[in-house]
Amino acid sequence: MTAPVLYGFWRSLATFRVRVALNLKGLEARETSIDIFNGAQYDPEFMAVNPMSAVPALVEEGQAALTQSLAIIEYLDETHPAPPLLPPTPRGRAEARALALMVAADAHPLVVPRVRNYLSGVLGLDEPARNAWIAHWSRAALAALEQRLAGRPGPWCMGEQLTLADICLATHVAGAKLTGIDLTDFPASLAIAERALALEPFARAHPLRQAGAPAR
Ligand SMILES: N[C@@H](CCC(=O)N[C@@H](CS)C(=O)NCC(=O)O)C(=O)O
Repeated sequence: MTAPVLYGFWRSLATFRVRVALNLKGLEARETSIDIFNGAQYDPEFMAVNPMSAVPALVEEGQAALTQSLAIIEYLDETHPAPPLLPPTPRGRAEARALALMVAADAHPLVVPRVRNYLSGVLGLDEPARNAWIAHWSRAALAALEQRLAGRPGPWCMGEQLTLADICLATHVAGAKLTGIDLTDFPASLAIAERALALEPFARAHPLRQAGAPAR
C-alpha cells in the first residue's frame, strides 16, 4: 500500500504532533508542505482537503482526509497499536487526553496564524502586543500543566508509559522555545519535555529538522 500523504508545514506544532506519532509507530508518510505563513491553507485545492484551512491532514489512498492532530493520532494508535499511546485503563486514558487537550484544545488554537493575523490585521495589535498574547496563552497552559505534573514520579506525564500527553507537552514546549518564551517557572514540564525531545522519533519530527525550516 502507498504511504499516506501528510499535509503539513515545517513550523506547525499540530503537524509536529502527528509526525512524532508516525515516527514512534515506525510509519511512513509523504509530507506535502502547505505554507501557512503565506496563505497556502486558503488555496481551493487544499480547502477541498481541509475546509478548516489548517494542517495537518492525513490522506490515505482512496480515502477522505483525516484532520485534527489528536483524532489522527488516536486513529494511528487504533490501527497500529504498538507502542500504545494511551494508557490501558479508562481513567488513565481520560487523564492523558485531558493533559493533551490542555495543549491542543485550550492553548494552541489561540496562537495559530489565523488568530495572530486577526490580532494584527483586524484588531491592529502591534508586534510586541501580539507576542505578549502568544506568550500569555502559552505560559497559561504550562502553568496549569506544571500544577498537574509537579511531584509525579515520571519519567513521563503518565508515569512509565509515554503517551499522547507527552507528545502534546513536548511539542508545546518546543514551540515555546522557538518563540523565546521563558520556561524556568515550569521545571517539571520542562524535564519531561526535554526527555521526550531527546528521543529520536521526537528529534526527527522537530520543526527545525523539516524541509523549509530556516538553516540554524
Ligand atoms: N486543532 C487542530 C489545529 C490545526 C491548526 O490550527 N493548525 C495550524 C498549524 S499548527 C494551522 O494550520 N493554522 C493555519 C492558520 O491558522 O491559518 C489540530 O490539532 O490539528
